[in-house]
Amino acid sequence: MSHGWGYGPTNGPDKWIESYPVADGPRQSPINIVPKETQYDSSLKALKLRYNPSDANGLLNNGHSFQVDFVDDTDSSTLTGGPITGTYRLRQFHFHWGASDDRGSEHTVNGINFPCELHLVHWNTKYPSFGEAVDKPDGLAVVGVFLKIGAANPRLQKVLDALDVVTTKGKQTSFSNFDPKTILPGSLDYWTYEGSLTTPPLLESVTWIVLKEPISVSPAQMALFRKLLFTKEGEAECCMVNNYRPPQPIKGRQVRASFK
Ligand code: SG7
Ligand code: ZN
Repeated sequence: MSHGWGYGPTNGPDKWIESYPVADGPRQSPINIVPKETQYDSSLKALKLRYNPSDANGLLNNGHSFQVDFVDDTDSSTLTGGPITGTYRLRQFHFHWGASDDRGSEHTVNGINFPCELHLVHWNTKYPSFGEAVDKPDGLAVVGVFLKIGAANPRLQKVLDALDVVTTKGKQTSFSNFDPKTILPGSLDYWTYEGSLTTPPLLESVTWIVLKEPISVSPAQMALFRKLLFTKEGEAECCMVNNYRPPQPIKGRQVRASFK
């Protein structure tokens, strides 16, 4: 890869394997979810998401996406239940999106792409830190939420309003008093499978929890995502769009459903 990984023709998902051989591993993400081939599992518990709005701690353009970070030094914002054992702490959330509405999500359902996908990243507190958890098979749990075009979503607006000041790579802004539970759909029905980070280093450490019900976003709101740049201030501008990895081989994995 020429100059660090990205989403372009010379450094995009097809090239990642050159520097990250696990790109071809047994539990890579995302995947195409085929609902008819998933297995209802009555032993799956309800998801419990308890977030403390005062843990939100800044918003950053990391050059691949933008992320809202959370203070994670106590069990104040956690994921329990669902397919996981123990307690996972919220670390950050971020999005992936397309240049147009026909692409942008990482997971797909029956081959259908959504224009955007939200990821809430949590780490297993059986490890001492996010950094220690990130490469363990049970280290992370990411909740994925699809966005579909529809009515404007007022619950997203606070996040979108902050993007203005983080247009370029490396820019950060203060962001606090936000409960990500407010942007989740009404139903917490989910599919779950064992997978990986969807960006380098592609570590096979993620229990994926993909919600069945999408949330809505308006065309004007999607336009705000697409004004961000992959590039640093002063560089030739390159719009932050199509920052998704396409579906990877299922390799015999079973996707379980929490619902019939
Ligand atoms: C985004 O997706 C970033 C990454 C994240 C990556 O590019 O938000 O976060 C940082 C801190 O760079 O990587 C380790 C991690 O959370 C992959 O996350 S994902 O698998 O949920 N898409
Ligand atoms: Zn992600």
